[in-house]
Amino acid sequence: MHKPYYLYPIYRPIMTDNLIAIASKFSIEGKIADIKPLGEGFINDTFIVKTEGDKDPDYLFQRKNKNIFKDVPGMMGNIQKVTDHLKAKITAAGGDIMREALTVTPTNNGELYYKDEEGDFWAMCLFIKDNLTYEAADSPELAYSGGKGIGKFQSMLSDMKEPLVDILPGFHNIRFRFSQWDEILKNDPVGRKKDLSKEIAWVEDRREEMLEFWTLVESGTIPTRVTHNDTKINNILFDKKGDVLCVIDLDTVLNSTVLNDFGDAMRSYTNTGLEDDENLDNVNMDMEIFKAYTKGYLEETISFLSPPELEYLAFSAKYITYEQVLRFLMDYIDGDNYYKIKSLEHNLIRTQAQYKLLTSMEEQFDEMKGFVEQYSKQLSL
Ligand code: GN1
Ligand code: MG
Repeated sequence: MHKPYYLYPIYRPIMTDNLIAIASKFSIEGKIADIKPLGEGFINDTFIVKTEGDKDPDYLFQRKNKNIFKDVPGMMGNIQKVTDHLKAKITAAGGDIMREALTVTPTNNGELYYKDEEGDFWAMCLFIKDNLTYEAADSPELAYSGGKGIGKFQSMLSDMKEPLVDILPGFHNIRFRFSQWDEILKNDPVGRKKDLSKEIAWVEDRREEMLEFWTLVESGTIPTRVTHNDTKINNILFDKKGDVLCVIDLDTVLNSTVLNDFGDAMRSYTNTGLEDDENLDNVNMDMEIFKAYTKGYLEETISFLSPPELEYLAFSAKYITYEQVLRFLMDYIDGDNYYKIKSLEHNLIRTQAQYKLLTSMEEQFDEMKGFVEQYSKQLSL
């Protein structure tokens, strides 16, 4: 019987006593009152640590997935560098550094992570209160704010010179993804390949087009900058006015192309259905949401984006959605070793829903590209 490694929502159970003991290694203000699971991340196990007093902050506490993050010290170092840079910018602009950027909570020994006896890595940051999060962009106004938020995030980091550790080599690099894909298809470890010729062809039919784009990144025609790399809408905190408060989930901050952030946001914001919708009729790309996000994003980034970045902005939505089709399908063929799943078919369902979104983007691509051209011209006048 095929046994998936990850169970939802926690891939290996954790005893509450252990949780408290591990959380106590961190330099928490006040006394721990309670620790509860939080959110539905596919990769890490996330908890909220509530403290007793009203004045003491609560904390976001995570067991990082060691199968995926092989260098948690490197990752936490990156996060610290990026949040330091952001905080300097926020201070200069008169903002609130405790709410507009993440604050890493070190251990009592001053380390940015704690390694437990089983070799698992844990990290903590301040929990930012009074914010709103969304699983879907339910209005163009929200999408516009989201675009501004990621645009500002990239803009604040655009002069960051300190190098980041490449903790996820090849993360949004389709050439690397194809090498994993080819290997997994060759091995077909759980015998699923035989029923998937249609889905495999979805990936293969677009291989050349995607590699052609990535060649521009490899040659430097499309530059590399500090980017987030996981800009789903639920990785953003909004304030009550509907503006972006803080960009969270910084595990994947890396040097990559800004197009990955734009593309991943479009994969998430514009989807009229769920990422794993079983009813494909629900899934389409919403052009109004695309335009609203693009406006907000370009207003913040037009001053530093280069012509090749603008030219491929709309394409990046297809690129990242395609990559996600490949990653979900590859994980399904591999026997579900990467993403947490809710059922044995979950990764296949995700593949089909993301493919439907991709085809909807392909159908509307000329209009997407035309809008980016028109709006960036308008802003440059
Ligand atoms: C993962 O951790 P989470 O749920 O924010 C994944 C992203 C995928 C996303 C799919 C490190 O993000 O790359 O796009 O799931 N993160 C990693 O929803 O692989
Ligand atoms: Mg997340």
